[in-house]
Amino acid sequence: MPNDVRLSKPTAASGGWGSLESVAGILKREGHAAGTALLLPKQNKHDGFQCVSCAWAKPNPPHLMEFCENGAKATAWDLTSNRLDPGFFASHTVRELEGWSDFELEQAGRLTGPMRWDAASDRYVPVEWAAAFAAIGAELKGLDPKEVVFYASGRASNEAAFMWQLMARMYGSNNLPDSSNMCHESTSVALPEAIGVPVGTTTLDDFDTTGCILIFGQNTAVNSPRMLHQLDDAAARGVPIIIFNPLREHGMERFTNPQNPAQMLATGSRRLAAQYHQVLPGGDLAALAGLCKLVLEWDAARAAGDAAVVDHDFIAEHTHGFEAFARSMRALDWAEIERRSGLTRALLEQVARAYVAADATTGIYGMGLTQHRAGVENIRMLVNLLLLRGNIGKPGAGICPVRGHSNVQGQRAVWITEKPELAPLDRFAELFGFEPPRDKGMDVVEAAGGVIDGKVKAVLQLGGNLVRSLPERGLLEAAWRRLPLTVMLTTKLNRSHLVHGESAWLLPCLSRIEFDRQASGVQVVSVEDSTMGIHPSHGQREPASPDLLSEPAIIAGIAKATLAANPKVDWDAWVGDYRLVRHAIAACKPEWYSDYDNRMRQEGGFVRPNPARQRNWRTGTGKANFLALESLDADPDIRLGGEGTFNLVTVRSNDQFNTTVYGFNDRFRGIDGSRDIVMMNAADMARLALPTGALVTLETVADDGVARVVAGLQAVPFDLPPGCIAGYYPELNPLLPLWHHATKSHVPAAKSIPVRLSTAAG
Ligand SMILES: Nc1nc2c(c(=O)[nH]1)N[C@H]1C(S)=C(S)[C@@H](COP(=O)(O)OP(=O)(O)OC[C@H]3O[C@@H](n4cnc5c(=O)[nH]c(N)nc54)[C@H](O)[C@@H]3O)O[C@H]1N2
Ligand SMILES: Nc1nc2c(c(=O)[nH]1)N[C@H]1C(S)=C(S)[C@@H](COP(=O)(O)OP(=O)(O)OC[C@H]3O[C@@H](n4cnc5c(=O)[nH]c(N)nc54)[C@H](O)[C@@H]3O)O[C@H]1N2
Ligand SMILES: [Mo]
Repeated sequence: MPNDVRLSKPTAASGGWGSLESVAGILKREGHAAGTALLLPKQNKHDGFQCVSCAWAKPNPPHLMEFCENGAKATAWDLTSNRLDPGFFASHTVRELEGWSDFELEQAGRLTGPMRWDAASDRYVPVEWAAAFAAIGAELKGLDPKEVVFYASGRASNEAAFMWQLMARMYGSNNLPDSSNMCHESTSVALPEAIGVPVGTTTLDDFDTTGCILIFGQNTAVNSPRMLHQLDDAAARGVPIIIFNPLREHGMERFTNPQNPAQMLATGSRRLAAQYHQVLPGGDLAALAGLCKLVLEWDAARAAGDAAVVDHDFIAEHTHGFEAFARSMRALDWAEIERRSGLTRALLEQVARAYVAADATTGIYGMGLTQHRAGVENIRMLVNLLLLRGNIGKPGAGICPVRGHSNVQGQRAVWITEKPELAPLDRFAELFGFEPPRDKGMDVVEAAGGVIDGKVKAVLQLGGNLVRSLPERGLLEAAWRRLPLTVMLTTKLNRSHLVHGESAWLLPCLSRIEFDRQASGVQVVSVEDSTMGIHPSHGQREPASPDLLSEPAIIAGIAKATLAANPKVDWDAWVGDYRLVRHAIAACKPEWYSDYDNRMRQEGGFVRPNPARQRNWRTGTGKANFLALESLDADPDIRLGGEGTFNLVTVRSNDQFNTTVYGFNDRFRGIDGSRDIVMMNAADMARLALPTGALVTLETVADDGVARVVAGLQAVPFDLPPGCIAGYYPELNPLLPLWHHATKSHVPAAKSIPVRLSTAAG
């Protein structure tokens, strides 16, 4: 039986006192209140630490307080005074801990030293580091490297990530999936084909000069709140901010700038969204196509002498495929665009008018575009729209994928990737004297499939909580328990440690907010933000326990115990002085990282080069490529419409960071007390005679013989389109089939799951 849900008035504006109150609450709960509060001004500062929450850009100079409600929560969560010491594990069996909620597991505190699961007592028992490394190394030596998966969750530093991928490759495996496979992999596939880089092209400066901001499926107020500063400044300049989102996300509508005393004291707020369009889930493809069609139509219909609507010079000089693309747009039928997007032509004309009125437009997006069957096509369509008016590679314009984890972009850049062609393998061979594997490794979906069908024998995780974050929970949990080996580099206890392999290890590490002392002194690490800015991060606090090791030290420990000695890779020297790791990264790709260590120490860090910003297109055609669209059918497998069927969107609340649940108050949506809920359109609730709080069951609509059911959910009314429902990730992940992913990038299609809803009785 879930805790009872309470509905409240959604917080009227993001930022403001509500945010400060929420920060104060969590600081108090996690202990160390005053001390942690004193640290917050150090967050995202050059001489401070880089926040462990989101990856949004760090301005130079920073705001006085360059942190947000969620960054403060993440900091407090890491620096909690709660500890899970060996005494705790002595008094709880793993079976018993399985009865705890995800919230309770992490709330219990920081792990304090290495542990191994003991089958006889079903307990995690303390172990010496050296013994753990030796045992893990011995097991890995006995396995086929192709059957071992090295996952990375996006939070570890560039230094740790580089060592992680090098260890995996020296061992013989390209099985290097990371959280990006569940997140912005659609970006990493779409953008290189379109504009020749796998990352966004905007920097913070572009926000000062942009004339129009389009935001597709990105919940800024919750997931990258520091960006609200840029949005607020733009709104103050009169820049239209136009939002596409099936859910009315109240935090996106108004903002009270906590740095602005006048706004705070007057409890005033500024309207952010000039237009808010409740597109259907997966309907962005049609909406974007409609916008492109309008721009093309208006250009063709302009009177002689009128300025062009399409930037023909840019298209002629810089792009490929325009004619075929334009033809495919002209062929589209307005009735189909309206039906699939859920938006009328008149609404799309409002957007297109703002778009063509601006000299420079920024296209921002998040999981609402990437986590669909047509995730890659969604992004290509957004690029198409931007290219029509030359909105890539000019000031104030560009495409801006908002990354998730604080260093997910950096990790991919230092070659945590299952795609061998993306890593400088020849350089690795030359510099480190080994023959790297050349075959493609497993991405997250393939790794999960491998666990389920027994082909994968070991999963090592540099952070993360795959048992919760992956699709297909039912099959996965059962298979996960049969894994011969699970090794978890982690800060806290989570579900993936309880649903564990036959040989299971918890290797707790320092948080990057803590001092990392090695042979050459206190170390600095580095991370890359969403705009390719690389920044140093300095620990600020004593470690949670003297028996913790840094991530680089743990990786080196496993590597040394597993790999044959190699004179060209001195793991101990790297751990002793992380500058040497940065020198190694720079040697692998000087075009990006030359003089890494010095440059990252300059005020503001350094930015990796981005050729697309200079309109230098590193694509097959040497131009920016338009994508002609064959079909607007974003998901041929979703055929809803039967009685009680809905398209389910899974979302985050502002009281969580991915699988880490900080609390149960989704204050922007006005939903409090429970996460076991389903947000529904009021008319749908009325039609099904469901009162608020009614218990419902969701079952995935699929005919593959797998039962995917979540029961005991409470229905709550919410402003979203009829036929569409929403609920929380990770609670609803049992409903997500593994095969239901973006066809071209394998990102699980978590934003449109076909489900049937029934009441508890029937
Ligand atoms: N506080 C906090 N911050 C975070 C995280 C967190 O969990 N908590 N997670 C981090 C991570 S790893 C990531 S990847 C990012 C995720 O940040 P976001 O990209 O913002 O991800 P979500 O909240 O999953 O979904 C974003 C929005 O997409 C909308 N949406 C759903 N389907 C569609 C659709 O079909 N079309 C459109 N246009 N919109 C749609 C949802 O209603 C939701 O408002 O945030 C990062 N930052
Ligand atoms: N249905 C649905 N599923 C989704 C999504 C969705 O929107 N809907 N979003 C997807 C996305 S975008 C992502 S990124 C994935 C995330 O999936 P994961 O990467 O698997 O999960 P996280 O919750 O980010 O990982 C949290 C754990 O990381 C560990 N950790 C925290 N800090 C550190 C540290 O400093 N070092 C180390 N070594 N470990 C640490 C802690 O043990 C914590 O429990 O989930 C995906 N799954
Ligand atoms: Mo993510």
